[in-house]
Amino acid sequence: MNYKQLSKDFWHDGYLVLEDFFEPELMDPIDSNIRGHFGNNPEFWHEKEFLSKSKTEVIPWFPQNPDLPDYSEKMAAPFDTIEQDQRLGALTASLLGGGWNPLYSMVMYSKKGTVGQAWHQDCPPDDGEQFNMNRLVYTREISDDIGGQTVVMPESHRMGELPAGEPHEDLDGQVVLKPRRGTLVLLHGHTWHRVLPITGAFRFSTNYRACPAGTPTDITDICVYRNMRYCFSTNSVIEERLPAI
Ligand SMILES: O=C(O)CCC(=O)C(=O)O
Ligand SMILES: [Fe+2]
Repeated sequence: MNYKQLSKDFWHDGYLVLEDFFEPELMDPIDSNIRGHFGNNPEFWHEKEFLSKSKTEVIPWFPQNPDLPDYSEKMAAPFDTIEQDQRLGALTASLLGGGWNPLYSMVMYSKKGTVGQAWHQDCPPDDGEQFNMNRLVYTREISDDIGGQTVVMPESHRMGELPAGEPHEDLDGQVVLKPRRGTLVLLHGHTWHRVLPITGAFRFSTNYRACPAGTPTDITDICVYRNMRYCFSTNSVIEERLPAI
């Protein structure tokens, strides 16, 4: 892998897509554990206000957090393997520098017929030096007949705050990603991104968030949407955003 070129591309575009990064043997156990955890009709987890106002319908799961009641070593094991993957670690260090820290892994599950995730930035872009990086692992294909494609705005990690406006509209210059099994997507936390509605079946991704050295561990507590800033630890809207007239 040419880390130098990948790092250049990441810092230019605000994201990287690496197909076939992980072998199917690493993906399949994760995929079946996620399916086993969620079953056929999982309940929503976030507050109703968040789900309706954010236009984001996801159900999270933190498979590696031993403090959660549903933790099991057996379920966590294949997630641990990815966390410890040498190639992923080396690539992360080449993008974020030495001393980077992993946050936690989080699975985000969306049911069929749900809206996906509206445009957002994972953390406020107020300080360009303070950000998380998503390391998104896809264990099954996200195809047009399923929906739930990930949409990114190239170079938006350098464009400041996502403009206020419609949560889910097409923006000029957006790029639609269709990850396959084994794809790794690296996404700067200030890059504008969203997930399209899920039309055909459920969809999910597993995110191993990471941060450069010196970043507060609650960096993703506040998420920027086009209609609000939302704080997850207090379950509250901390700023309403209205489009400029
Ligand atoms: O699931 C995806 O493709 C994107 C998820 C996302 O927005 C995130 O993990 O911050
Ligand atoms: Fe996100």
